[in-house]
Amino acid sequence: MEKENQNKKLEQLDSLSTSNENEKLTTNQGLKINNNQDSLKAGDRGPTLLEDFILREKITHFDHERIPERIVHARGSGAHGVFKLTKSLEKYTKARFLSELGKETPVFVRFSTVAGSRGSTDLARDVRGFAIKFYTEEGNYDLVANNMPVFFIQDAIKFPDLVHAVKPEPDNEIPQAASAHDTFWDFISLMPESMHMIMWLMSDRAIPRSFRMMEGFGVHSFKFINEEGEAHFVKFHLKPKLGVHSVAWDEAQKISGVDPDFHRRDLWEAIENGAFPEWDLGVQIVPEEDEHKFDFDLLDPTKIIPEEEVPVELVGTLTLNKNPDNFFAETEQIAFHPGHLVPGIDFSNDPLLQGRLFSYTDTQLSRLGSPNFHEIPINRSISTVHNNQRDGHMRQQIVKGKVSYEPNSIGNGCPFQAMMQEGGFASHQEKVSGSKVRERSKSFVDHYSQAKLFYNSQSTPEKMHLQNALIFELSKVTIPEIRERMVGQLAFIDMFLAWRVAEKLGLEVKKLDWPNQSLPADSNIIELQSEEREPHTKISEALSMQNTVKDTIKSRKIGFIMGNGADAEAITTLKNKLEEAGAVVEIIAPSLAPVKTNDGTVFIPKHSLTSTASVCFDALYIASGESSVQELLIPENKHLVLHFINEAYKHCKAIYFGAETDMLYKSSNVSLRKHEDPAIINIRENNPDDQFIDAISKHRVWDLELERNTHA
Ligand code: HDD
Repeated sequence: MEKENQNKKLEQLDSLSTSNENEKLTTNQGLKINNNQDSLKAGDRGPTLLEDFILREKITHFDHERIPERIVHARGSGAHGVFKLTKSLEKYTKARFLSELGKETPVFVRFSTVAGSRGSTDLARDVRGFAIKFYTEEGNYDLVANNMPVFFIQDAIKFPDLVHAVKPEPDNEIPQAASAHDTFWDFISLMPESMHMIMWLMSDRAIPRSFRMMEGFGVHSFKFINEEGEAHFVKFHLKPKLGVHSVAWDEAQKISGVDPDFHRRDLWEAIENGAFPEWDLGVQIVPEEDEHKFDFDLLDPTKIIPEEEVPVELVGTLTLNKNPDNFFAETEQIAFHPGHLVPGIDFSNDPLLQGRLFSYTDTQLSRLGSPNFHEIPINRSISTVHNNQRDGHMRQQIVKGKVSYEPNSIGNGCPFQAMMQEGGFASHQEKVSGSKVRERSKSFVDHYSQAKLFYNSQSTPEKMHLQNALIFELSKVTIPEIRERMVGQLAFIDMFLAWRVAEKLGLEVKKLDWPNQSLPADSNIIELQSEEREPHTKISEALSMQNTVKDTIKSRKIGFIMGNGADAEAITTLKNKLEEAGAVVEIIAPSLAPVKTNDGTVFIPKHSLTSTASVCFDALYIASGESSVQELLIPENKHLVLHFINEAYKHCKAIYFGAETDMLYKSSNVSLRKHEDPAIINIRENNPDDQFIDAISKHRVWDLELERNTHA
């Protein structure tokens, strides 16, 4: 039964797919074409004839093949998969995909950056979208999540302002896919409510190593409704089995040049190689009567519920196991909406969520061009659609009969409304009362305590990265008042943070008595200033990536640098060990010519020293063997190899020096180190292969970054 369900979406897509294999070329009318090389002309040197319907059809289609990109989250990558429930949530929700133990539900997931255009780099400092469409038997359920658990603003009415501020500036369309510019920081410095999110955005969470190594968060409190009609608040979490890992900012900038499709390629290749990315789905559940138990408002999307206060219960596994067949048809045309619900899940009154409920369908109308976007194959529900909606551009479904209204007698009253017991959706009955007001709840007026909680929960290297990110971003701001205002904001979070940023921006720290300095006293921004509150939870381990999973090298990419004459046995032994542990080994050689090793074994390089860079790898192995090293040391190769090593060193990666590689070691910055470094492995050590594997699984030695960078 589950198996059937798991494949239902893919079966549906299969039935709507075609392949051109062994087929003849045709027009869109199915007419076979016998010449696709020349247009129809009056004489072979004469003008093209208007009657050339084959040319006209081809060019017309081409002229119209672009659609508007998404207003935000334009750059995305997607994959199919399955969600399997491992713990029933029946007590809390009647949603069948969350209550029937063992049930498998097909999904499509789209990851994205927010600010950049469709063709922008994957490695922008940005929030990542993590949108999941669950094709359940009760209809599509969309969890339109991000990789950060909070948001910039508390009310949807500010969303267009936020997006206009972060997008390229309107006069010159600069910069692409970057928040490091005047308008973004102008807006942010005037929006104290964004400070918690800014801490996340300036942290390494904004530059993930891989989509497969990111958490996902539903952000808002939603509601679970059970069979008895009881409600619980719920926050959704996705925790990657591979742990949460990031790259260094310097690396991110370089990857943007070497491989701007880095994350898209990584996801694609992992799935093609059978290294299916997996996440645990987790929930934090709060009974309705505990709504006001916290020192923040559950409806405020700038707040998390610390895991120390409400633990995350893991209830199922999300696995991505199939790449799309066609990017445009699937990844581009998929349309998510937080309002795509199933019985058992409902909204809360979070004012950001409430506004989202309008935006998503509305945007599809201009992006996909018709109210029939739900009929595009990737958007179709696996449960058949029956209603009296009709017509519109590009209508696909052919509904038989005379009736498209209700009530009716001609169609025997069909389609009927479903009773709740039959799966009919009924909104949770919640008592609401109040005057019609355009106001922010006073319970939302605490903007810094969770920003502090996040900052204080970071490890020292993470804090440093966050400080440096702010220094980088604010250094790109050209208006001094904005920088000052921002430093003033930071002072409410952490004085040292503010001081360090101010120092690097060349500001005099004592001048920072914001807000009195630059805002008029009657500004409503002042009114919305935060209340000074001490958070109940002061440190949360879950907020630091230092505490993430660090026990696997699965799907990590290891570069083997080698020349002719390299030691085949050492290479093969290490390669096998790494591959057995799930890592991917790629050979880098002076050219793409096959590498002949000392015993005649031949290795085919995937890259040459000039076609890739260390930033594309998680770790490096410099192969053993005197002649190999000699080849790597010739002037043409030496500077490239040293650049590889020095950069990997700077980015705190594991580097393994094989036998006879001393000359390379000595010429590199690695030899300048004065202290033990667990990620620098030498063949002379005990069990160097195992040490290497252990070092890769730790991801990076961020603790030694300062020392490594002093040498680099
Ligand atoms: Fe949004 C897309 C996530 C607030 C309006 N949003 C979009 C996507 C994700 C999110 C992951 C990409 C979906 C895809 O891959 O197609 N958005 C969020 C989260 C938010 C959030 C986690 C806050 C908690 N969004 C938000 C607000 C509004 C929007 C407040 C408007 C009032 N979002 C949109 C949109 C988009 C969108 C304009 C652009 C493309 C689309 O919807 O389909 O409607």
